Amino acid sequence: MLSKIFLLKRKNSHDLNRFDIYSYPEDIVKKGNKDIVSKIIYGHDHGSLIEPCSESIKKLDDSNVINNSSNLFEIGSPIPQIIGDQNIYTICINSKMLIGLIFEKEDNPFDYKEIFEDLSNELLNTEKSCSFEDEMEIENFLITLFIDIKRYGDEILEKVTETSFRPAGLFTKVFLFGIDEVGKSSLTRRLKTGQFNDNFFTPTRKFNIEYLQKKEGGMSLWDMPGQALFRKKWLIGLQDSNIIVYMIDIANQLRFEESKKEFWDIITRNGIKDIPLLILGNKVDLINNLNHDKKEPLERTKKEIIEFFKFDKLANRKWEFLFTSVKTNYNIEKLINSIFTLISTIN
Ligand SMILES: Nc1nc2c(ncn2[C@@H]2O[C@H](COP(=O)(O)OP(=O)(O)OP(=O)(O)O)[C@@H](O)[C@H]2O)c(=O)[nH]1
Ligand SMILES: [Mg+2]
Repeated sequence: MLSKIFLLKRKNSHDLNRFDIYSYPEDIVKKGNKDIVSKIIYGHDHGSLIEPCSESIKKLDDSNVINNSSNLFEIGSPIPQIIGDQNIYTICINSKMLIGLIFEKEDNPFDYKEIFEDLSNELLNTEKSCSFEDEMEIENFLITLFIDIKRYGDEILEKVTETSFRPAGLFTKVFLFGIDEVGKSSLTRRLKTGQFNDNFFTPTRKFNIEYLQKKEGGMSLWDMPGQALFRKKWLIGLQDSNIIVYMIDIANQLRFEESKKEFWDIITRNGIKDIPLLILGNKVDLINNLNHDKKEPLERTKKEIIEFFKFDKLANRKWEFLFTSVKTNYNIEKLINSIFTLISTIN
């Protein structure tokens, strides 16, 4: 099973030894293995008799045929290498960068040869290309590649046996959006660590992406930045999502109108009409702090929210509304359940 992906990008073309390192979902450089990067590059170049990644750059700079005649990326063949107990598969891009996959020890990297080459090519040369200049763009590229390769491994290679209602290990992309301060990152943190902290308030600026393993399967949770300035990034994060989670701060009615506008702007986009939707009315502790479970007033509030936001106009889309409190943990388990149940209805 694929466990990590990384990208090594040379800081500049004159210095062959200094690299920017990006990795997902965890760092590849840990204390005690600082020289892993040079080992990976050395391993790649020695495994590859045809195209040493760190040396051919000089040649390419002289005869820059491919780069000049078209903007296509040149993608090498993947090279398997074992470093320590790490099972690594690296591919060279434009003789300037290495993309690497790290598998579990028992995996055979050659099973992933075609998918690694094809997807790299597809993402870089046929879809909207990555310039590798912007950190967020690089992260987005790496995560997309990771998710697709992992999905291939889980679904095609492992041929997982059926459990309850979903195949175990299936990778689900959850797109979590909503205006600022509704509690998206608090939820992400609650799901990742089980913790909530009133003083933890850092407006999200980039995508905050967490990989969570739940009993129903693996999930990458894309927590979007909610401030107006960053909302244009939502469309990038939305790509290939399996479920959309939309969060409202129900205690802040002054911002309902703004929230509603942003919601309909995203939800009416082309190509996502079949993606199921989970709507979270968060901070229920603030409107109903004496007793969440008093069903009647909550039912009335729910009806009012549905009317105000016009959720009843969602037509045939599968959707569900849940009150939550990230603070008191109210309905947090249930929302995970709802995510997997909603997805299972469209498979
Ligand atoms: N009372 C209460 N406060 C909450 C709850 N969830 C989050 N908060 C608080 O709401 C504030 C904003 O939370 P964040 O999780 O940072 O909000 P966000 O939606 O990620 O904001 P952006 O990153 O700017 O989009 C923080 O002070 C949280 O402690 C909740 O369920 N109840
Ligand atoms: Mg946030």
